[in-house]
Amino acid sequence: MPKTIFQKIIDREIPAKIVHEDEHCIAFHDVQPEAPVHVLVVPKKLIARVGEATTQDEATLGHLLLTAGNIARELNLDAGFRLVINNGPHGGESVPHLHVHLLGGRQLTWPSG
Ligand code: DGP
Repeated sequence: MPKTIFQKIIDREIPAKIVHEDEHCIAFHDVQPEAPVHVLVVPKKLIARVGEATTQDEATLGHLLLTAGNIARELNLDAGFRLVINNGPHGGESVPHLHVHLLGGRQLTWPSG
């Protein structure tokens, strides 16, 4: 199976503005930001989408959320932020490598489109 674009970022084959990396995940600025802060938090383990995660991924999924919260604090998103996971065609997923969008820095509206 060909590498996903996010795997290429993890492997340093293509550049990204990385804001965090640890044993289990990497986080970098989205190339098409939808808000002043738009960071993607990506597990190093290839899980295609949350709908295909298993109980074996429980710790990884929790780690992604805790990391996103830590990054939000580091980026001073004190007024609030939003975490989004798109899943499958109707969810708007375009990269088949699980990622949490961290959006902030402006008033976000709800419901999303
Ligand atoms: P989604 O639609 O939920 O699968 O989100 C994929 C996001 O990935 C989208 O907001 C744009 C971003 N993206 C796609 N290719 C690249 C890339 O090469 N670098 C970076 N930093 N972000 C990318």
